[in-house]
Amino acid sequence: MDDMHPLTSAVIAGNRAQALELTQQCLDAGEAPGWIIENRLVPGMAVVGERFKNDEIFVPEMLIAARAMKESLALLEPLLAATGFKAAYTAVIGTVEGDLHDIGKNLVGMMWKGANIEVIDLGVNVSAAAFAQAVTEHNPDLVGMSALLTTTMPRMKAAVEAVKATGSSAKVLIGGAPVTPEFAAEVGADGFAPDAASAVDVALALVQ
Ligand code: B1M
Repeated sequence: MDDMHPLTSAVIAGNRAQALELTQQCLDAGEAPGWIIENRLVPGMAVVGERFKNDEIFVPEMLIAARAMKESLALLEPLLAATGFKAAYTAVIGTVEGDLHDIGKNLVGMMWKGANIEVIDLGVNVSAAAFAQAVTEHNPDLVGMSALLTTTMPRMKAAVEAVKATGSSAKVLIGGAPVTPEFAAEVGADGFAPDAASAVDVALALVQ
């Protein structure tokens, strides 16, 4: 911990102002935007994910850390195109049709960004056809689906089937409070994660 870069520590602490200032300092020192993401920000979110899984921190702290990272990313992202930096993987994510809950889905998206996965967020109330269309359009490595209502869980089956019917090799990962590993297997998803931190581990295990 002692040799951790101050920007990594600022992300873990969720200090947005400091994260922004230190990101600028890294840029001023000549560090490339992609390098900063991989070596300063991603390690910070990895620590946050571990602490969350170990019940050392909870959703609010994880959200605060993710927002600090987001602040830093907002500064870096416009510069990335110029350097030719490409995220390691691409993901499409959305909350399934009929469901308007997006806090958990957003958290998963933020954690994925923190793991150097480009995230295309389709929002909420996403139909099976819209998932399939996004997969055809973006050719992602991963598709994430979230459901918070027992009444919208069945929509996941149609959405998984629609994605698979495109012929895409994208791995489908599902989650949300009422979703279980058994349900994920039943609807043909490739993976299930109980929380946003595990969603990073499961996603990387599926695509690597
Ligand atoms: Co609603 N709601 N809600 N709600 N809501 C619940 C889910 C409910 C459990 C409350 C209750 O009755 N105790 C209940 C569902 C019951 C059920 O189906 N069994 C419920 C209901 C009934 C409803 C309405 C039907 C209420 C009504 O209008 N009568 C309505 C439905 C609207 C709709 O969607 N069509 C409704 C509306 C709303 C609000 C709009 C008011 C609001 C949502 C705001 C928003 O999301 N922007 C809301 C909220 C806030 C909740 C509760 C209180 C909190 C949900 C939340 O954000 N949790 C919720 C009760 C509760 O959970 N205590 C409730 C925090 C979030 C970080 O956790 O989303 O579980 P969660 O995400 C976790 C994991 O599940 C996982 O990782 C996340 C982080 O660790 N995860 C994934 C989530 N997605 C994942 C995807 C992955 C992997 C992991 O891979 C892709």
